[in-house]
Amino acid sequence: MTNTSKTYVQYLWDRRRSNGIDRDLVALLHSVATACKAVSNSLKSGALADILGSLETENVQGETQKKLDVIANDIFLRRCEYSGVLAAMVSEELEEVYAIPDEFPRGPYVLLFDPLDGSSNIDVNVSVGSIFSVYKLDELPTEMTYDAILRSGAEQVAAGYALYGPATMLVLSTGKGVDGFTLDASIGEFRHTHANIQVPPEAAEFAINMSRRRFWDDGIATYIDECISGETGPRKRDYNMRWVASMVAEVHRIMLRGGVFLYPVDSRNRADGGKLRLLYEANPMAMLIEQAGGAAITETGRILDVVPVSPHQRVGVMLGSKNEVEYLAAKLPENSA
Ligand code: P6P
Repeated sequence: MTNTSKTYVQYLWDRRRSNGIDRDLVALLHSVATACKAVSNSLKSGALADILGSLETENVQGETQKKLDVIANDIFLRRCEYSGVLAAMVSEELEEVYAIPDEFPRGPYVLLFDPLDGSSNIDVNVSVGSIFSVYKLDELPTEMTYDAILRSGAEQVAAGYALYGPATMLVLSTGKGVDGFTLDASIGEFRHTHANIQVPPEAAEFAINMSRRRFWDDGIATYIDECISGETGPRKRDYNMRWVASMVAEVHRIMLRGGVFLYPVDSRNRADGGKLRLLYEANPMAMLIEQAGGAAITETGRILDVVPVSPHQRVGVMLGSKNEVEYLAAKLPENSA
């Protein structure tokens, strides 16, 4: 049966007409979706093309770059600079702010992205994703420095992710809830398949890298031990555990069936500020989760309230079903509820 649901572009036009996202943001979000389709297409080749494996290079995070990390980054840069509405871009794969080449018009938007999150999963064919965040500058700074463009997550005007799984999906918020789109290969367009996504307030699953248990702070360890105790412990109900090592896959599962995802600051990553990056992982995911009725915190408060001081800074991340995150927050020393 032919699917007749709206395309992503039709959805964006509706959003422009109803809640005032402007034409420039429509153009940018269309370019981002095109980049995600191109990344999805690159991933499908897998071992059939010479694109698996790692390069000799490291990214700004000190992580060995996968060939597809660089390919995905280039796709995002080329597709989005062409939109003519950007002041700058920030990528997990680039140390410096990406200034828009003079050949392209510029605009007030800043796009921040992790072009291929969870890329360590690529060579073993496990789902990966792209994460993006959008700000709108009040005025174009004379010099595109990080200080000129860094904003707290609460100021994002849009956020989203693409999940390259059994189906390629795109999930987006422009500040009025969260909607999901599934790539229809027959027409090469995303179709609106998930309207007004709401995170269930209760969780039956927790997601954390259990191998780091000996590094956790007491509050995290107590919370997880209670989940593991299940119906025999204080929670009086059993929990299931998941860990995909791909944040986009974890967050998408939570968006659709609830749960909680934790990557806390611990004794081993404390010097780095945690594992996950604030600007293009934690902030966009926190906007999406909150827009869908969930909660997203660091050890000391709401992720979206963190004022960034550097482009690639890391934070602790605890997000998901609202009631579960509030229960967890009460166990943290600063009582982050
Ligand atoms: P670990 C992927 O590298 C990532 O940034 C997230 O997508 C994922 O949730 C996490 O790191 C996995 O970390 O320590 O389990 O490899």
